[in-house]
Amino acid sequence: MRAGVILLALVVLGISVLTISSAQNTSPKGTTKEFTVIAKQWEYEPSVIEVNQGDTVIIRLKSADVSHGLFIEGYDIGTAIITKEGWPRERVIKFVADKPGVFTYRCNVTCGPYHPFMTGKLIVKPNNPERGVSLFAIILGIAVTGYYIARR
Ligand SMILES: [Cu+2]
Repeated sequence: MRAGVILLALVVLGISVLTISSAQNTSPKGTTKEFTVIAKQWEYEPSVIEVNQGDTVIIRLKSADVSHGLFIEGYDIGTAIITKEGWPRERVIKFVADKPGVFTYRCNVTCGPYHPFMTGKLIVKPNNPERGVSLFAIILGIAVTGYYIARR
């Protein structure tokens, strides 16, 4: 009987530990997410970029027509493609998406009448839900174990 209770407690603790470690594996310190963004009058392709908080984001900016830029508000990072002879056809920005939320990226090189409307969205999903799940597993594991030890 007592052996059964201890075994049950160990199983619950084991499940808790597995839940914690698997939650950490899905978002260790973030992975690297790479995107090629094509700028053209007056939009971006893709116009939505989605990453997880902690990811390293690499954006390769190219232009399909005239000079364009890409500036991410909130992260205050950007670059531009200037379509002149001898200038690079591709520019790269790299940063760690450490702030969760929805951030607008916009063109920062005047590129025609609809330039002010040339925007896209960077979505940085928070890691907190996973941490919440593992915390819940720890508390549940301790509570169940404590309950059975107290009843012994
Ligand atoms: Cu523009």
